[in-house]
Amino acid sequence: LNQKGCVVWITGLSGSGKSTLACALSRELHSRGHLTYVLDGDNVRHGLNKDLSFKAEDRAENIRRVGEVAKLFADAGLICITSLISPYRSDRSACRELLPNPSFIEVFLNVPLALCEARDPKGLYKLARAGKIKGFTGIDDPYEPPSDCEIVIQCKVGECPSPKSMADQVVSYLEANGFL
Ligand code: GGZ
Repeated sequence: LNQKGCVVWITGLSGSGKSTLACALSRELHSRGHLTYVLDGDNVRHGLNKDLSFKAEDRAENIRRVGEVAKLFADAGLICITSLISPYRSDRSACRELLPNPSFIEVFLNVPLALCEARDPKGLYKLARAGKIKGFTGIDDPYEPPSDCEIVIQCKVGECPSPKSMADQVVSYLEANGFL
């Protein structure tokens, strides 16, 4: 293995397509012979982080733990891809601080709330609008968009890049910065 490890940190709303992008990116990197590991918020919350809720301090702890684990994978030479909402800027920047520059690559999957809500793959926005889920990101809990991230992937109603072309955007960045 001759690979420089790094963390690709995908942030965005619920339903923005973070897991889909993480999966497409992982497949693309594998096909090019690179080792990756995906840490997905929804999955990690069933295991390592099953003791955590969605209140602010638990989201912070969720992100802190995933940041530390991602760092371990990067130290081992893997490309670690994380897909968590990670809504608060301070939590994301604390993860960035764990890694040497430029090994923390923040990817903002910028999808309008209205589009995420229209997709509503798990019906969670509907529940949040009905007040049956409290503190849902984008509805009654804040999402703080990155101001200083490495990559922005832009989606609009009617024009969203395919998962493959989103993954290619990240791959190009990794190539240009000597990670591949
Ligand atoms: C946001 C919530 C909430 C609340 C449950 N707010 O789209 P999903 O369903 O499959 O993924 C979301 C997941 C978010 O977990 P993360 O670990 O990524 O969040 S964070 O980074 O903020 O800690 C969503 C579901 O859990 N979910 N309740 N209140 N998303």
